[in-house]
Amino acid sequence: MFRLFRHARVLMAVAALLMPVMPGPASAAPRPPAAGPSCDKAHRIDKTLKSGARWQMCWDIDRSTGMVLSDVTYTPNRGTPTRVLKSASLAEVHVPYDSGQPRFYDVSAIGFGDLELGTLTKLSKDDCPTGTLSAFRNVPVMCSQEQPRPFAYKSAVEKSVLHGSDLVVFSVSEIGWYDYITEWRFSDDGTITPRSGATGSLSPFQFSDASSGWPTGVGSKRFSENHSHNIFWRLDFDVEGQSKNIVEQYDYRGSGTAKRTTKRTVLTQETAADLAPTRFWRVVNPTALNGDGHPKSWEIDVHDSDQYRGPAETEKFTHHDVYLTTYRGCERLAYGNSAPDCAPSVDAYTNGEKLTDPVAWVSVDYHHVPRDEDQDPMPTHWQGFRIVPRDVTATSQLP
Ligand SMILES: [Cu+2]
Repeated sequence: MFRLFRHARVLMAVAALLMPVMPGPASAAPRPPAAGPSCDKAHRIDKTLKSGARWQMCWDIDRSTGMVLSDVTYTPNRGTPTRVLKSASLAEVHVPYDSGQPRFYDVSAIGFGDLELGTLTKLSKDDCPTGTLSAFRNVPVMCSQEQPRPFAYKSAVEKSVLHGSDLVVFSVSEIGWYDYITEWRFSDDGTITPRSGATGSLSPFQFSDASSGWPTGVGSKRFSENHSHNIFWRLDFDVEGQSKNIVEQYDYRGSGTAKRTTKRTVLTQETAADLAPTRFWRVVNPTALNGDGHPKSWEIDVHDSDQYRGPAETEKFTHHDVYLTTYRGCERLAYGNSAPDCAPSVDAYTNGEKLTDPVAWVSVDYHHVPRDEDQDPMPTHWQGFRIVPRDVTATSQLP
């Protein structure tokens, strides 16, 4: 019965594929200047963590991308409020199977935030035992709760230790046999950790063999097919306001040598970039200085991706890991973007324009080789990255 229900879900999802995709909250209107969160109380998250750091933001649900966070503002302990992100959400969840088919585009073709289709999951106190549930159209779909983070620091010299905490905000979307937990962790030290947890059940596709699957059935007669979860996030940065934000890429060169050297590259044009072991990017506002006179910035750290690359003819959007583009209201999804007069995917957004008001598109890919332990229920596997303050405050703000 449960399986039949899930099959019905997928049929509905396929039907939805054939229907016109409703545009997200795209707007060509001029953007208001940065300020505190501009939403009503029902859509506001405002949490002062145990250590004194405060996170404020707005939340909403988009039919395609699910939970959307906006006006994300961090106030360090003893510090002043500083804007990080204008808007942040998923931008695609691409799930291609190793035999070549099927290939799912869960955000653009199905939608993570559809209450009618049943993809956006109703949450209960069991999902959110110590937090607050918030409702979208009277259905509780979003949990925000404070969770401990051991060893915010320990200092033998000062004979002290501090256990920190995170504000954890999440929603859950049921897509086919999978349940995806879309989670954002906002730490008291300013770090933001977007991540996606996939759980639920393995897909029952049983068409594969040892060349593209793993024997999960009794006696190695039945194989579960290997597949990738390629997750794209869209981050519209506004470091202390939208103007004057620039993007730098840092590399620390040297291999087999005693010395390493710093290479700083200012990305003046839209860029499709790839991961490298010591590489990071940062969005800097050169006009916003911390107490040391250093420009405030937020760093994008991605180090844990299987770097999926699909066929060039149909999946060029998978050919790079991080895209940096200039804000355009209609560019919402990494793939299958159906807004009128807009390019269809992130590779096409990246077309050499001057890079101002930067939007970062981050892809973290996980190649899932099923195990016996994945059936059933499947233990959650997580994938994500980090956004870390760099010189937002002049010194550590941990008490
Ligand atoms: Cu999987």
